[in-house]
Amino acid sequence: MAKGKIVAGCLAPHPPHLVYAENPAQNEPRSEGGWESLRWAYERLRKSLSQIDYDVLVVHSPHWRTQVGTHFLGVEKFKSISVDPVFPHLFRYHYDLTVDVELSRAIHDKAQSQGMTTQMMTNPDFRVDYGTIVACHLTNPSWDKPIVAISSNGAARYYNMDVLQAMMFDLGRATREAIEESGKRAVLLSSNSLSHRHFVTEPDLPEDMSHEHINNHNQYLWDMKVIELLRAGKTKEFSSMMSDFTEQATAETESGSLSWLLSALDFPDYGAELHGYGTVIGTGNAVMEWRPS
Ligand code: 2X7
Ligand code: FE2
Repeated sequence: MAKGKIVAGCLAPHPPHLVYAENPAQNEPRSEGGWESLRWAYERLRKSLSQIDYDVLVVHSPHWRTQVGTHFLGVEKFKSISVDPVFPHLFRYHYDLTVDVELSRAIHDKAQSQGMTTQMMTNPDFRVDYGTIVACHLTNPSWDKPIVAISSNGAARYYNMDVLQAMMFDLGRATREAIEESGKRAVLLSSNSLSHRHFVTEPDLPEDMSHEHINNHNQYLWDMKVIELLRAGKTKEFSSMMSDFTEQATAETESGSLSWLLSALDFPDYGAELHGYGTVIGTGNAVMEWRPS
């Protein structure tokens, strides 16, 4: 069997607004558009990924939060409706997805054999979180590939970001090793925003873009700093700043998704492609792609 490979790693943020703005058949609310800079960024990501052959999307999501270890979807089919708890008027999405349980279990087993606390989620009625669904929908709207979905752990709050990041570095390495042993070609998604301080009110028309801008200048400067480091291949340097960035920009990296991705990619020293940057209710979001050679 040929060795498996991570063929791309992506920063794939999940504001449900981006799905709402596209009016796909699966989502009940209708919109007049909006957030085009980010939706065009995802369009560029999809075009780029259409040039490579891959078997599976592996996604790490901030909105499937587990407090004890890391959990993995362990049922082949999930079909239900996902409603965003904060934005039920924007996101009521009917999903029908397939899980690559074999790879999910392989990553789980690899992580467990290396001392990590892990669990397979085998409840067929489990409600898949919107962080997983939005990132997967925007990356592959046809849903013609199976997914592996990985929970995020709450250790950044319970201990601190450095503790969580150390755990995510281990999980990233285990993910890479299991993929290599599987013979599969995987695309990895870190489903998170960068700066994450958001407004607490929205305009009457949510897609009225005359109201959309970054929450504050500090957040913007941090986002630009992070993007600059990632485009320059300085992922180790960025990792050493992760705690400060996460705290000072209230960043969604608090979930560990991006630490997991960078470790799975073995800390790239080549630059990431920036497909685009934009804000959603004041949060900073970048769509980026790494292509291991
Ligand atoms: O979960 C989110 C997010 N991360 C960013 C912006 C808006 C809504 O939901
Ligand atoms: Fe989020």
